[in-house]
Amino acid sequence: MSEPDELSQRDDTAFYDHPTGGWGSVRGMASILADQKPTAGALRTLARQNKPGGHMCTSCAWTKPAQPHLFEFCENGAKATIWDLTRDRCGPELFAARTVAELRGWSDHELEEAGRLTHPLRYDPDTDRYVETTWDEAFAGIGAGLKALDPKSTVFYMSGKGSLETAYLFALFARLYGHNNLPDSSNMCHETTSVGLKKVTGSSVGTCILSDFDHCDLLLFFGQNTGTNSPRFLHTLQACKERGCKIVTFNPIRERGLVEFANPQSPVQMTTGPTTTISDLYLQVRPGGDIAALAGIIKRVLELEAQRGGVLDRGFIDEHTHGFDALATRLGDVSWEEIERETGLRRAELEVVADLYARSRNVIGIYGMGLTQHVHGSLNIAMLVNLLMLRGNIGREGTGISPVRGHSNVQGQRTVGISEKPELVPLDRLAELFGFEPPREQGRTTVEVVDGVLDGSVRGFVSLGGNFARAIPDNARAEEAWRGLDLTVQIATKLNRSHLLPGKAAWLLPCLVRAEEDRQATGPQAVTIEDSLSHIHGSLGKRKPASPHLRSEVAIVAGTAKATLPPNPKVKWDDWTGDFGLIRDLIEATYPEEFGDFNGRLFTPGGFYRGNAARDRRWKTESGKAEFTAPEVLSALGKEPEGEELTLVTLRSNDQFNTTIYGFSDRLRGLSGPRDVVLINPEEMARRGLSEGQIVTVECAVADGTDRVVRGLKVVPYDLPDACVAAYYPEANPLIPVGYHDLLSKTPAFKGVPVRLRAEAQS
Ligand SMILES: Nc1nc2c(c(=O)[nH]1)N[C@H]1C(S)=C(S)[C@@H](COP(=O)(O)OP(=O)(O)OC[C@H]3O[C@@H](n4cnc5c(=O)[nH]c(N)nc54)[C@H](O)[C@@H]3O)O[C@H]1N2
Ligand SMILES: Nc1nc2c(c(=O)[nH]1)N[C@H]1C(S)=C(S)[C@@H](COP(=O)(O)OP(=O)(O)OC[C@H]3O[C@@H](n4cnc5c(=O)[nH]c(N)nc54)[C@H](O)[C@@H]3O)O[C@H]1N2
Ligand SMILES: [Mo]
Repeated sequence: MSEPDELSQRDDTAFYDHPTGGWGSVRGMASILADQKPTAGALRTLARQNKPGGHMCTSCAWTKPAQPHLFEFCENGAKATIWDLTRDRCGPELFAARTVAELRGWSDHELEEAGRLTHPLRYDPDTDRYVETTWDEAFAGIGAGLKALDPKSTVFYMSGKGSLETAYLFALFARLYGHNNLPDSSNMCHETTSVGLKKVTGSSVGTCILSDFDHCDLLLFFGQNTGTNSPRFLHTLQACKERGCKIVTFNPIRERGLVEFANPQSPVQMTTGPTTTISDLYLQVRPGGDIAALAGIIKRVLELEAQRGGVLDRGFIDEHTHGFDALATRLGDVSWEEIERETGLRRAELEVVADLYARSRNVIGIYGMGLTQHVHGSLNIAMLVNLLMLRGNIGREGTGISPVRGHSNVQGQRTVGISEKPELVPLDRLAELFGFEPPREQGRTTVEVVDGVLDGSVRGFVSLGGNFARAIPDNARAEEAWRGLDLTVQIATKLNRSHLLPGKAAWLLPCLVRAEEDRQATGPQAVTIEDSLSHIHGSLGKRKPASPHLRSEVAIVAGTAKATLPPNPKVKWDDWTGDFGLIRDLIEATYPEEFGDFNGRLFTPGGFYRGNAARDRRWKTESGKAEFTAPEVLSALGKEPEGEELTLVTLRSNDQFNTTIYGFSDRLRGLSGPRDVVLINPEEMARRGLSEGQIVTVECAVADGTDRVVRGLKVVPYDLPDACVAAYYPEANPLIPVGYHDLLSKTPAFKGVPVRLRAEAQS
């Protein structure tokens, strides 16, 4: 099999040729320490991160093992905590000195760098300023605002960091008030999983648990950037490699973390090496080319079966699945020319993967945004499931499908009721527990919220964390429209652009972070989160809050709900705020199968598993079987680039967490400096007469009557496949049409938008 260094690697482009982790990650941490000046206490807090009895990191959703490392955090987890525990404060004085219009001129980095929000604030439209208010005034004002609106015209958005306790109350509040408009950041992220994976396996989350990684022989990695986005997962991958497990990666970019890793917590690797080679084979698939790549691999596996038999797991296919013949027939019609064209890969490369797959007993498929954020994202996932099912690689130890979730509790929020899809929520149970008739109609997804803000049908927006107005597709087009809303409420830790687009009445409410102590009537409170492998962990913050005026998210949701809703003897906002154990009892009563003895299992080392039917080979699909899918198309793109067009991929740097921009170093890609760049390979540059450092305008090539442009991007040569370009998120979001999304789940197609580049006149 090919070694990574045999595969094409350009030497004429920026490329970070040091292993992920290693001294670079130590330097990455050092620079944020210097910037944020954390106290000694903040550093002690880091040592408790992700340990039973400590707090759970608010960065990624990767699982927290039962036997944690001495420091169970990574460069980016440390950055997230230190960013939260900064000494800088963004208090009323800052707002007194500046109008909201002035603050809109600040960059994402500057806004958050101002520090932690300290006081509840009300927007004063006469002076265009945020002014200090009291919690009582805020709750009364918001309650009055919500009562004056039709509940169905309001939206309660939740980003993925809030606890299970907060999420449960927020969703209950929405339904008692009268709507299911409960999108969360998952709508821009793994909704493709929630809908697409559920369609074929009956389960909306991955089937793997951590111990599966002790028994797998082959990992197939699609479009997930582990080194940056879930670095602690590298420890697991390193252990897999040391056991002799093979790893094959499909990614248009040679992401360092998937190439090589030096464990920053291993003194031997840090001083003398050797580093661990992560990917045995790294295939730089074209963006949107994964359906075709998987079609090629499956085609070859079927050929091997025809040649020598014994390759397919016939028992599994017969007993557990539906649709195999249709898939085989369809792929019989697909030509290798077509596959090579769509993937940009060679037939021989895909055949190597198929041969390896056919030889491996236990295979795990892993994926991230490279599969989910496409117009045919659900089909991407269905194709990966197709491949895994051929050899019964689901629901058996050491096998499975493992989407790597984003925000630390984004999966859990969905588990406990944050969903615009009422069929996913036990509404009858809620009706019984709280004596009311929950709304039954479909709520709005994120893209439907953007549509509603644009057409004026959304009138009120309550945001529990996140930076919605900045993270969405078509963000520039929606900016003006936010100002027309009747009511906006933002519950946040740090200032961001969404807060600077206030509605006619607007409130900005500061909350605790997870590492801070949450003291209520019965004493300090723990909260819980669910990780990417469906394990539930308790989290106890111990740091002194950044300001005495902060409240916890639970208290803010409860306070707002109490001021909005009529009294109901079964709904006890004050008691619940006083003792979060009571909220966990409600979660257990609502979801008894998953959350039995919830309070008793709160601090189980490694978390407790909430179970997964597909893992047990129980398929909660329409047919009662796992579904093979015959692909109707071979490209995941909604529109193939034509003529001069290129496919735009939007990227996260190693120095950001979504719209939180820590700094300007994309160390693992060998890039640093301003983020206004467009990456393109040198041959494409030459074909288009572009030169390094030239300034271009990027235009969206989806023809829907709206012009979308981003100006002033600098051309940077980079190792990418032909016919595509890459730019950073959120700077590139104005280019992504809100209507351009996964067909089934409506997840925006952030990884495959057709664009054109235009040289700007030199000044
Ligand atoms: N430090 C840090 N950690 C984070 C985040 C962060 O911003 N910073 N964000 C969090 C969140 S909310 C999420 S959802 C996750 C996101 O984590 P990921 O799922 O890793 O998401 P991205 O970084 O957007 O892109 C993933 C990869 O997909 C590749 N890719 C793009 N298009 C294609 C394609 O068509 N096919 C294939 N095979 N690959 C493709 C890109 O090159 C990139 O390496 O990370 C979470 N963790
Ligand atoms: N082009 C493009 N767009 C994308 C993506 C992409 O890959 N490409 N990815 C999408 C994805 S995967 C996601 S998940 C979304 C992210 O969308 P969001 O989740 O809405 O955005 P974040 O940037 O994570 O939100 C950051 C803000 O959250 C607040 N915050 C931080 N911690 C806390 C806390 O503990 N409590 C509260 N209440 N607030 C807190 C802070 O004020 C901070 O400014 O963006 C999506 N947009
Ligand atoms: Mo995400």
